[in-house]
Amino acid sequence: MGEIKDLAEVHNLVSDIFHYPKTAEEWEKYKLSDDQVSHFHEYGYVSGIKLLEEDQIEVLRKELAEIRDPNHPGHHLFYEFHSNESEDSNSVLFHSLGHWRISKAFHDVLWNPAFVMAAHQLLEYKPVRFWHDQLFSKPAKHGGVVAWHQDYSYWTRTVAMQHLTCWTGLDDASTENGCLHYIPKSHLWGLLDAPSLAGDMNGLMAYLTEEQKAEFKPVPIELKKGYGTFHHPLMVHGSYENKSEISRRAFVLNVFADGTVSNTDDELLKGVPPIPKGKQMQGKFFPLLYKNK
Ligand SMILES: O=C(O)CCC(=O)C(=O)O
Repeated sequence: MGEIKDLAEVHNLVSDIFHYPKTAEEWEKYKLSDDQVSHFHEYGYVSGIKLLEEDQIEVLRKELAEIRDPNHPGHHLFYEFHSNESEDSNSVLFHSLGHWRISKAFHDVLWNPAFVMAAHQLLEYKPVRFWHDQLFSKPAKHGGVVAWHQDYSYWTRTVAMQHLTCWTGLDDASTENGCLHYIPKSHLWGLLDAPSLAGDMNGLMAYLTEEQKAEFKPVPIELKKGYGTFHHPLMVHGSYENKSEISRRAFVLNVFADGTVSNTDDELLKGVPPIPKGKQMQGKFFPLLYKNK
């Protein structure tokens, strides 16, 4: 592989793995039902959304294997790269941010029509702007945990809170291989302190009231590969170890409604020029993914 282009320069599809709809009729088939949207608002999440076909999963898996190599020529474009972020020396959790700049397939999933349409609906029909991507990969047998947390507790450098997360599996995810778990309705608990993401699974417990502890009833989100789950920025979620024979690879897309502003003069993501406090999040690194038609 030679010199690599920074795909953040391109704000449309660069490969042929997705077809971008041209008509309102074509968009229609990607819409969530009213019941799915209501479920999201009531419980803080909606799961079981088909986002990828088999051939798209195969391309993403192949590109994931390539970009995991620290010698990949695009490596310097990652915002974060942790071959193993786990704080438990017996476990492995691969976690990265910024691969949309390096891999054509992980670039193009941002514009996946099934993703952007659902995000638009869940963000109260506002235009959808990209924040950042993440990869969470747990190997078979010794995959590490992702501790209970709320995404927005790591994102207060951007305001207002009008963010959304979409998690998609590249393997079937089950309780055996460390699928995501939610605490339904915890999006109504307000903002809690942020624990160490790949440290003690129960680090968050120190910040909960007795009432919240009593309501702490994790629900496993078991999903076939290619299916996704969307959650609210205050949803308490986490995932247990993978001791099974099957890996658990997944990618995450984080977006916010257009109009979100920077809350700091510091760098927002590593290597990204700062956006002054109070100024809109926009530009090369924060493309608009869907605007109202
Ligand atoms: O993949 C996981 O287990 C954790 C994902 C996560 O924390 C997220 O989607 O925000």
